[in-house]
Amino acid sequence: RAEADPLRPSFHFVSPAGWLNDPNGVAQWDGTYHLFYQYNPEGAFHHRIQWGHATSTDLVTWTDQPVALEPSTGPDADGCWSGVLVNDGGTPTLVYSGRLGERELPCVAVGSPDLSTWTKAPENPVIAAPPAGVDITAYRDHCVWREGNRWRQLVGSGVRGRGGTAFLYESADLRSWDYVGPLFIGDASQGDPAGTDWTGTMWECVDLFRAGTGTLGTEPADDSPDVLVFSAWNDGDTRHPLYWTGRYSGDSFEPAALHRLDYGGRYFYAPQSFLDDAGRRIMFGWLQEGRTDAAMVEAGWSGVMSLPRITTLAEDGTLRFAPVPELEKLRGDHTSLPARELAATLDTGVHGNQLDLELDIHLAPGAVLRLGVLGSGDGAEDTVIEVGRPALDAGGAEGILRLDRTRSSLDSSVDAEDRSGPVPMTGGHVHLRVLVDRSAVEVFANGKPLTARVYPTCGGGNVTLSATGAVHLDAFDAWTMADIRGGGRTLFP
Ligand code: DQQ
Repeated sequence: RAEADPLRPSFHFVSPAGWLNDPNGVAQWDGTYHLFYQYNPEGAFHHRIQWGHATSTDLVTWTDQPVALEPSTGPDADGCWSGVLVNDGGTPTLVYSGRLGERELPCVAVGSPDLSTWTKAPENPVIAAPPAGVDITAYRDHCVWREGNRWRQLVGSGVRGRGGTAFLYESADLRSWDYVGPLFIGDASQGDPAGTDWTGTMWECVDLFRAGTGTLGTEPADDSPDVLVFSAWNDGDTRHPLYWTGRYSGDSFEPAALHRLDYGGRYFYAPQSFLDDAGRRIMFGWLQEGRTDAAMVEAGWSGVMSLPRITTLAEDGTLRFAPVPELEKLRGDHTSLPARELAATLDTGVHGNQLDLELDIHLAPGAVLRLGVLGSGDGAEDTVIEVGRPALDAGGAEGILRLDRTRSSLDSSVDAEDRSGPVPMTGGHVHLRVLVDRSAVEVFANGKPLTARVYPTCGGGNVTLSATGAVHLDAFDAWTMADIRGGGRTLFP
């Protein structure tokens, strides 16, 4: 049933059936890329979560592997929630949240050399309880790294009435942990435009790393900051991925600046990253659905894994993202347009619902470019990506990237709210990369990402361009993108 759904992405990773959420244990091990993920094969709803597993040699095509972790009698009887993979002196080891009743506690499992079968540690749970004497909102998800001759671990949490936090622990053997203290405690209302706990009452899926290839906890060779990525959880509708740049040193993190990680908000959630053998920091995130719970169950599947994105630090101290270049091997038919000044709506002649689009444009002050994708051609449906430059910009100010989903679907039950965020631009230049995969759209404007889901009903694939003000199209290239899913979901070479 899931395979018959025209909205099921074709070149993004999706689970074989049922429900998918967070990426877990992302790594390159003995040359092979491993993607584990939160998985419920029984149906498209979040329940009794297991760890799905897929492998890849190129980050593009994926081979499904047997389920890695399943709930069993014990501390993970009600779910194997999010966690990470570490290399314990050559032994692959998972650290994850075991759920029992309403409670999550850290657990460990040891893998076979090919990472396909896993044995849970008899010591589970390896931390018996959250820190005493703190009124916490939650306690789960893990970031684990080697520092000198010990392991360090962060467990995501929140202090009631204050904000999100991550508790720091250390261990010699990954089995016995000493509590160090909170890495730092956020102020949930900081930067909050609407009083909705912007930085979260709890931090989910914390991911701490040194920008560049440097090692956490060492003296930085340059002024590369440390980056603390987290998914700000709250009771409202503004759950989203954020990051602090700052310095992790000793037992704490000194925050310098807070940033949004992806302007899609909850559509790029619970990201996790790793350094691959080429020294690239690669990040995956969960593209959750914007349709109703009933519609997901009906569709038989839910959740899309993002394309792997390379994460770098720009001179302005913020992160930039780009899909891994390996994805270019999926490119098929190519169309380009000559450089020109844009005016009235231009039908690019490109058509399709699996596309890779690359544009270079120059915007005059006050100008806006609109790129329509998944259009029905008659105006009924259109998903519109806008990039604008402020009118009073003398050359170096920030522009705006916006995804207008108002007309993205005739189905009024799906989420169609705007998404937007700032884009650095010099002299009005924008490099725009847009990957369209049926119901998944990933946009990168000068490296700032906006990821979201759309649910067109007309089956349209028109690509149009239009402009307000003076917009010069320097380059436009479009490719159709091949499927990575075979008939009936088989394996790829
Ligand atoms: N999803 C997991 C949790 C995590 C949340 C459960 C984030 O471990 O906090 O499936 O999406």
